[in-house]
Order: sequence, then structure tokens, then C-alpha cells
Amino acid sequence: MAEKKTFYITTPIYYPSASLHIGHAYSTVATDAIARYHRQRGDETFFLTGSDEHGQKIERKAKAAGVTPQAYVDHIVAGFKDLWKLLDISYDKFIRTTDDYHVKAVQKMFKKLYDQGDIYKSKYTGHYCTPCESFWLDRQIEEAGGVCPDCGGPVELVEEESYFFRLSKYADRLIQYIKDNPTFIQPNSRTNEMLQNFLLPGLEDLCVSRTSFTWGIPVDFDGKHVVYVWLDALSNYITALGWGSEDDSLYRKFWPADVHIVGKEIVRFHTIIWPIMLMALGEPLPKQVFGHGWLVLDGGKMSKSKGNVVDPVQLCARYGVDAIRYFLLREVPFGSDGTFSNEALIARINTDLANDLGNLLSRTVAMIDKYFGGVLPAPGVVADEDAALIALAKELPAKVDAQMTELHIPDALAEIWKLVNACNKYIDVTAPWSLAKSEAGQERLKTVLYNLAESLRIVAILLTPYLTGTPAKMFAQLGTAPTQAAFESLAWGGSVPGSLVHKGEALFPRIDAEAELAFFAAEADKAKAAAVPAAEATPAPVAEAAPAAPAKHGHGEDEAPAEIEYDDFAKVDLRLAKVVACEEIKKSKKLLKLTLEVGAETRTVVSGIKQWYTPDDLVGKTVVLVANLKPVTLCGVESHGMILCASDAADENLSALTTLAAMDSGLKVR
Ligand code: ME8
Repeated sequence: MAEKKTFYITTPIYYPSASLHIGHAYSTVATDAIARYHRQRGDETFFLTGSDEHGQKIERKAKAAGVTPQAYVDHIVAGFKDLWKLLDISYDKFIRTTDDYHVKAVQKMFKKLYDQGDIYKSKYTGHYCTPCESFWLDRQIEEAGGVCPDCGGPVELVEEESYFFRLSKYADRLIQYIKDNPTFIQPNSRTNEMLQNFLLPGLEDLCVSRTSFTWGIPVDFDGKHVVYVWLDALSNYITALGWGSEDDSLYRKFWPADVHIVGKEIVRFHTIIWPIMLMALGEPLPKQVFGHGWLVLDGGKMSKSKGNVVDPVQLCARYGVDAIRYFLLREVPFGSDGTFSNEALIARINTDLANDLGNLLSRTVAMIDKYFGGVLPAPGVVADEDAALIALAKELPAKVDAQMTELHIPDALAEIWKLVNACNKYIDVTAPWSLAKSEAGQERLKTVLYNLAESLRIVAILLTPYLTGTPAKMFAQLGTAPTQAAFESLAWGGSVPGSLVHKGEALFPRIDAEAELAFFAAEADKAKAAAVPAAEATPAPVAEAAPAAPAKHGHGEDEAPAEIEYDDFAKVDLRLAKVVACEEIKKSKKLLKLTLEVGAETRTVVSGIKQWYTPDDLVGKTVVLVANLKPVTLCGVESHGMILCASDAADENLSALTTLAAMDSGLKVR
């Protein structure tokens, strides 16, 4: 007998620094749908998720909450598991990086790399972004305009004894591997990004231990050091399978992973550090890393202070799990950024689910009930319009497969909806209610209703990986026996005439969009009013230490800034400034050098806005300058101040601030 194909898929392991939000649900629901899709096709599937519990960020959060890091994460991780249960996430294993077997395996890995000379001790002087848990070189910080290139937040200067991992030794091998395996990094555009931005400019050895805090896996042969959290976290994909333990049978069965699903901001770690770790260990590389886009909010990033955090638990309670799963899987091309809005969610539920699918099922069942006493008729007279519908249903499984092979999840659903919509048109064209009026129409009516029920059975089978409750409800109403509901019975003609249909509740009740949006607006107002400025908030006890977190990117903005006195504001010297000259800083991708007239004075300011403005766009414009900022040197140019800009969560749109009327430079802004 041929051996079963195995399929190993993973989500990122999330930080238990706060409870999860709709962005995390997005990754996990997508991974779940892919895992379910493979299981349905008979692949022996292993789906891993978990929590990334160590590091400076968690240590600080726990301290602020006045509890131990372990107590802090235990509480939040319990919330992760509750959320995955609610969303019907079918993971096979949940790994916690504080699990004993993981800790031991990471220590073993670190020692092996040290013993073979790939890890060595030295001194690190550079920058660290704690929210991203990332090290950055001077060059990278300078290019980003003095902030973390990933999240745009402030970085800390770190100077400590550290162990280093010889990334540089493996860089050429990795570049070759990426070139030889064009589907390793997906979508394709991300391959280029990794090569151009990180690999081709040259890799520096990576700092892989810390001594300035203790919440991490201790380096067992040098107790002052804890393992860098990303080395610890990435290893989870193999330690979860027993790598480095006495029983590594799962590892031998499932590794290499078929695909790591990750958000686009952590593709870098998964396609540079992780493959090099594996190369150094002499282990095979994962077959693919898929970097999906970000879910952002209309009106910007989710934030407690704006009162616009999207909590998946609340949404599921309001609309049901399948409505939320459908929206997450259908709305945004997998790989691109997309917007979450209540309007879009309600439109998807009302149009695709309530109207297209729900009504189709209820009309079909109601007609079988009314015209044939609830007994599914055998097909009778055939007509031209049947052929196209049947052909579509027969071709559908292959079309879904073609989309899913590329992980085009929304397109797979769109293919299924083509059959749903073809059925709705088929009802309009065949007009069963007219056929029912005459004796002559009876035989034709039987065919029409059989074809509709049969199409719906096929739709329900194909929907099984995506929606976890709806297919069973559809089978119950259609009277489909379990054997006919199985994937193996997907071929056209599986519905058995004589089965009894059962009228049931609407699959997805229609939502009163206007009332619903008014409700959300009121909730947002309430949340805004309740938002507590961060400085005033007392540390939360553990039971409350897991606030809904924002969709990320741009860390720190999720907390309301502390209230300040006017005197604090007045410390910032804001002035109008006229751009009299502007040039690109050639060796930087992000920086422009602006010469500003500020009253009688002339100033040089370096600004990281090259991506949005050319020098010509700016010359002659009036901008707002923070005039009393300490000078910094960026890419060799001394910058005396900063110009103010507004930008959206994904930094796709950015605009420098100016005045409504023409005003003289040098004037104070207050
Ligand atoms: O980065 N849109 O954990 P994390 C889409 N522990 N996806 C989003 C999202 C959004 N707005 N916000 C978060 C870490 N995500 C590390 C990972 S893996 C070895 C270690 C999803 O809690 C997305 O998958 O910050 C992103 O990559 C992940 O959550 C980041 O979760």
C-alpha cells in the first residue's frame, strides 16, 4: 500500500504579552483552513501552534503587572487556548517555549552550535528594539531615521558580553538555496525583498544571548546568559516534534515542514536566521515560508485609546464563528494587506452567507418540502440549462485544488461561490414555481430540485475545511447521510433520491446593517471614554493583565499616551519652516536632507520620508519643525530637528504637516 502523504504546517508562536486580537486570529484561522484542507484529502497532517513566552518584553510586562513572568504568561496563554477553541482551531499540538522538553532541546542545540564553532563569545554594542525583540546595526537604524526599521519605535543602546552566531558563514549557501528554490519564500515578491534588503548587502553575525535580564532559557554552560528569544522561538518548529529528545519519531515523520505561515514582518527571521540555524545543525530546511499581509483598520491601527480594538471573541459572540472565519478567509487576498471594517464584515455576512448561500439552501429545502413532501426526487427530464451547472459542479474540486496549492484561500472560496451563484441563477432561469403549476412540469421540476440539492451537497463538502459548523447544518437540512457527506463521495450524483430533507433555521440570519453600525459606533464611544491614560493606570493584577491588544505594527501606540500639563507640551519648540532646498542622501533608502528657512535662521534636517516624497515635492513648502530636538547624525549628516508627518498604520500613506493659510517661517506652532 502506498504510504500516506504527510503535511506539517505551523503558525507563528505568539507572544503572551497581551491577549490576542483579530490579526492573530487571521493567521491562525488561515493555517487551520489549510490544515483541514489537507486532512480532508487524506494527508497525515500535523498542525502546530503555541506561545513564545520568553524575552525582555514579557519580563517587563510582568514586572509592571507586579507578578512573576511565569504567572503572567500562564494566564494569557490560557486565553490563547480559549480563543482557539472558540474559533475551532484544529491544532495537533500547542507548544509553550517554557515547556521543559523545549528548554532542554534549545540548550542542547545551543551547545552543539557552540561546540562546532558556529557560536562564539564576544561583545555586542548596538541597538535593540524590545517590542520586536530585534537587534539592529548602526547602519540600519540610521537608514530608518533613528528608529526601529520594523515598528518605527525607539531602540535602546545595548552593550554587553554576548554569544554570536556565525550567520555570515552560511550567507552564500542560503542565497544559493533561495535562488535554487523559487517557492521557498512566498509570495514571490517577498523573495526579492529578503535578497535585496538583507542577504545581498551582507549578513553580520547575530547576537544570540543576553545578560541584562533573566527571563529566558539559560545557556547551560554559561549561566549568566539567556538564549536570544528568536533563537529560542524558531526552534519550536522542531522541538515540538521531539528534535533533540529521546523520542524524535514525530520529527522523523513530519520534518521538514511543508509550510510555516507567518505575518510579513517576521519573514526575515524565518527565511534568514531559521534556515541558517538548520543548515548549521545539518537538518533539512522547511519547504516553504509564506508571509501573509496585515489586517489593518479603516481609520488606522487598532488602539484601545481610540476605542477601536477588534476582539474576535466579541465578534464570534455576535455573528457566530463561521461568519468570522469566512470573513477572515475570504476578504483579503492571502499575502496582501487588507482592511478590517465592520461595514465589510456585515456586507460579507449579508451578501455571501445570508443571501447567496443561506437563501439558496432554505429555498431548495422549502421547495422539496412543498412540492415533494420533503422527499428528494430522482432527476427526471433533462434540459439544456442543466449541463452548465453540472459541468461547473464537476470541475469545482479541481479548481479549488488549483487555488489551494498556491494558498490562494480567498480564491478557493470564490470558486465555491461561483457554484452557489450559478445555482441561484439556475433557479431564476428554471422557475421551479412555474414548473410546479402543471402536470407536464413535474418531471422537469424533479431534475431542477435534485440538481440544486446535489450542488449544495458538493458545496458543503468543499466548504468543510473553511467553515466548521455550517456544512453539518447543510447536510442535516439536505438529509445527506454521513457516507454521502464524506469527501470520497464528492463526485456528482451522490445525493440519494428518497432522502428526507428537514427545514431548519436560517444558516446566517440577515443583519440590520444600519442598526449594527450604530451599535458599533456607540461601543467605540464608550471604549474611548473608558480608556485610561497609561501613566495613571496602576499595574494590573494577573486576572486583568490580558487586555485586548491592538493589531500590531507601530508598537506602543496601543496604550493611551499619558495626560500631560500644558507646560510639558510647551517644552516642545514647534516652528513653521520653509523648505528651501532638498536632496536625497544617496547611501540611504529612506533619508532626505532638507535645508529649512526658520525665520532668519537656516537649518539642516534629515528626514526618513524618501519613500513618499521627491525633493521637488518639498521645495517651497512650509512644514512643521520640532526645533529644539537634540541634534543627531544620520548617514553622516547632522540633523537639527525633525519635521512632523501623519501616517497610517501600515505607513502606506504619509503626509508632512503644513498650514491651511500661507504663513511666515519661524512662527511658533502652539
Ligand atoms: O512575532 N494582521 O509574535 P506576535 C495580520 N513571537 N496578522 C497579524 C496582525 C495583523 N494586524 N497582528 C499580528 C511574534 N498578526 C513572535 C513569533 S514565531 C517563531 C515567533 C500575526 O505575538 C502575524 O502572523 O507579535 C504575525 O506575524 C504574528 O501575529 C505576530 O505575533
